[in-house]
Amino acid sequence: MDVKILPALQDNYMYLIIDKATKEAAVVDPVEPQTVLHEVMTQGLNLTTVLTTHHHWDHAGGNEDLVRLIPGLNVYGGDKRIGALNHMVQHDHRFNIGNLNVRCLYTPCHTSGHICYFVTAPGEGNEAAVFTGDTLFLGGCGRFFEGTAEQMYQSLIDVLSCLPDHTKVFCGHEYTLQNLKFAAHVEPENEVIAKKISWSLERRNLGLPTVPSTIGEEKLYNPFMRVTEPNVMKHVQKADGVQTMKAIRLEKDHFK
Ligand code: GBP
Ligand code: ZN
Repeated sequence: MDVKILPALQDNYMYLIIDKATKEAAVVDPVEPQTVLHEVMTQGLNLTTVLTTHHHWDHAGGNEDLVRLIPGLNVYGGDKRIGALNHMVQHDHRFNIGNLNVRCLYTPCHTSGHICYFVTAPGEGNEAAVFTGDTLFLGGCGRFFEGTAEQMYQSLIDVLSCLPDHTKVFCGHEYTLQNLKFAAHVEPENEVIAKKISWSLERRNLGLPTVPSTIGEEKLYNPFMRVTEPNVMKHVQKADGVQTMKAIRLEKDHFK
């Protein structure tokens, strides 16, 4: 599988997921259809599928125009508010892009219909990637617009943390540096955070994205993936994971 990162708007990411064997492709959150179309044409891809993580305009706002440009696209998502939707999915719904396997993961909280897409390649190599929209960011998570701390705990700890550690994480926004600044405030002694900050600064200074990371990495530095770690609990003086999730999200909402 090939993943092409397509920056859009101020700090959004769209992604082309390409099955190399068949040249069939899917696009995640195509808010800028022209950018997607240009890449599809220059690479000679057969774009068949749109994967929508959630209904916010900066993710789903390009669906209708893209379907006008390329009629017949399969548009997946978990929320009726998503434009041009023709495949409403639920947790564990599965389908293919060429030879690639896609599994839908229901991860409500940022919005009530948020879906992450877990994509694996068949055969050797065990290639895996997860497209996390505004649920999991590098070093952070989305705001709780339509859900509770318990739902974000389930989404991050019970669902996403259980994916294989080598799974690459492709998220919806370039928020890594601001997220890691907060992570360092929560865990000042965590050296993995400090290292990821210097690496991310280098990447951004070169004008490059910080995505992807991996699920294994996120568990080492992302405070929202670490709410059951004693150091993170101690920071907010809570004794359980859900309460810690609630407290660190509240603190980050006001963190500068
Ligand atoms: C920043 O740039 O500093 N932290 C951001 C602030 C996702 S976009 C912008 C912000 O709040 N971004 C949202 C978020 O969840 N951030 C995580 C965080 O701050 O830790 N959006 O564009 C946002 O979802 C949107 C669109 C929101 C439509 C509501 C509607 Br309705
Ligand atoms: Zn959003």
